[in-house]
Amino acid sequence: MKCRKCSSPAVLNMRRHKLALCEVHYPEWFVAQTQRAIEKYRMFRPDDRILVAVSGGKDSLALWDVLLQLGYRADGLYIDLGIDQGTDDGTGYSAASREKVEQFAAQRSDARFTVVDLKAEYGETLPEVARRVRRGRGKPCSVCGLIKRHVMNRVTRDGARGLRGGYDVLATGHNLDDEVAVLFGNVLHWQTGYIARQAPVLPASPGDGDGGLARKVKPFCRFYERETAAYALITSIDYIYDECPYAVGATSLRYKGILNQMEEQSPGTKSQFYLGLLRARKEGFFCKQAEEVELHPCSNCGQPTSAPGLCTFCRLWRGTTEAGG
Ligand code: Q46
Ligand code: ZN
Ligand code: ZN
Repeated sequence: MKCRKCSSPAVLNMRRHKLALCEVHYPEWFVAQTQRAIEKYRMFRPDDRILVAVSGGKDSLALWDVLLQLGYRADGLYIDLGIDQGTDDGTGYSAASREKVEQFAAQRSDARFTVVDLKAEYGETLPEVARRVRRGRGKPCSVCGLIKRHVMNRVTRDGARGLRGGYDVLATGHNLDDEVAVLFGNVLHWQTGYIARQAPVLPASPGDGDGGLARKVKPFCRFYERETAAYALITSIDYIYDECPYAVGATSLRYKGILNQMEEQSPGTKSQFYLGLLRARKEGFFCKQAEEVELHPCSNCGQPTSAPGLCTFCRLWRGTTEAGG
């Protein structure tokens, strides 16, 4: 297989685009496609301030790399969950992934980032909170998702140590495989509210600022996982290969396996499934949800919550420590 642009050996063949590219032209294409997605979905403007949620994995580090290359003002946020197992050398998943983020930033003069250390700021690591609360029994992923959403929203709105204040938008490295696995699960269970809200851009709501949810974007939502991995490998981004130890047996991984089998038999399936969702939305298939949940600011942290009084995040820490703002 030869590169369409220069006839050198191709490193990747993207069957759905009928496009094979070499190690020079593939990264160029990848960066240009990201910029196209940013413009197509009006994710942010050139002078917006962007916070990138980085986990130390290939997708989020590749996203940060591409945004910096494109000249965006993109800072990183790493959340240290204190997960102390999950690597062969015994370092622990959190320490190992944090190191990748620190290395990445050290190699680039324009990469500023902050670390929110759960134990230091809230008194417990993720495994500790998960053991203590009913919601975390079995698997800590639901508690983890709740914590990450809260912290990401807080730092996007208010900034954090080492950063310059609030941000216009939060960017995450979700790729097409991630999005399609979520969609598949939501369709299987007909979670219509979730399906209606799954999009490359989630606008800020309500009323931005205090008590609001930050704007969220997914610039990689049209890339297959193998494409983000190829970009990271070709451009020598050093990322953590280990999965979080709690990801083992996750339903989303099972769905990814099933979707990959379908893709194998019929290339383009995953992309069609996701783009079909976006088209359906554009055509007005999802009318506004009849009953919109009313949100109030949490009495402790000010973030939006549907319950009166404390939000679910602040309730997690009740009794252990004063939940930080
Ligand atoms: S980090 Fe957190 Fe994931 Fe680990 S504990 Fe589960 S949700 S698997 S993206
Ligand atoms: Zn080429
Ligand atoms: Zn709260």
